[in-house]
Amino acid sequence: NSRIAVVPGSFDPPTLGHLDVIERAARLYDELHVLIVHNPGKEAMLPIAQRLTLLEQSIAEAGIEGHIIVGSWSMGLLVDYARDVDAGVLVKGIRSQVDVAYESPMAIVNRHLAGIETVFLLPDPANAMVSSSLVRQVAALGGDVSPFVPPAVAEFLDTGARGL
Ligand code: COD
Repeated sequence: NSRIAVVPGSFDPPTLGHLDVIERAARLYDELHVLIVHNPGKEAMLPIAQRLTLLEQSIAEAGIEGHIIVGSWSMGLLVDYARDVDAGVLVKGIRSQVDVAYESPMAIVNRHLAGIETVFLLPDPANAMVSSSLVRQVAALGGDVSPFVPPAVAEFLDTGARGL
């Protein structure tokens, strides 16, 4: 179903770059599944449940929660989730040529595995430099992350995450 799309990511933590892509995708599709995928290759800063809460809060703050479902997935292939929810499209955000090089083989494999198409969206240039890893570094070193993340995430990293 090409009216249902999945926006997968680590969202560790959610950033303004993620929100940019989610907002654009929400305008293009009738139903959007924002999916936190457990990536065994990456050591996480935040537990999945915390990322889920922050994503939900950020999406609500942006006023776009209407047809967006936030979920998580750690069992098997991303395309299996897509098939379960009848999604025909994966949406990925592209910051630079590096992302294109990284995402293209995955897009081809996912199409091969399940006939699912991947759509690449470009963020506003102001958001294109933001990454979760940069936010994790700034947060770990005690810097101000508020220019890079939604307000709910900034507040959490400022206060709630001190015990992490
Ligand atoms: N501007 C635009 N887009 C951005 C920005 C930004 N500033 N920051 C991030 N994004 C995009 C990323 O390019 C990505 O598309 C998405 O937002 C999520 O980003 P991250 O960093 O949270 O997530 P990643 O890069 O760790 O991606 C994890 C995935 C789970 C999406 C990825 O590993 C994946 O697709 N895995 C599939 C697992 C699978 O089924 N494998 C088998 C077949 S390939």
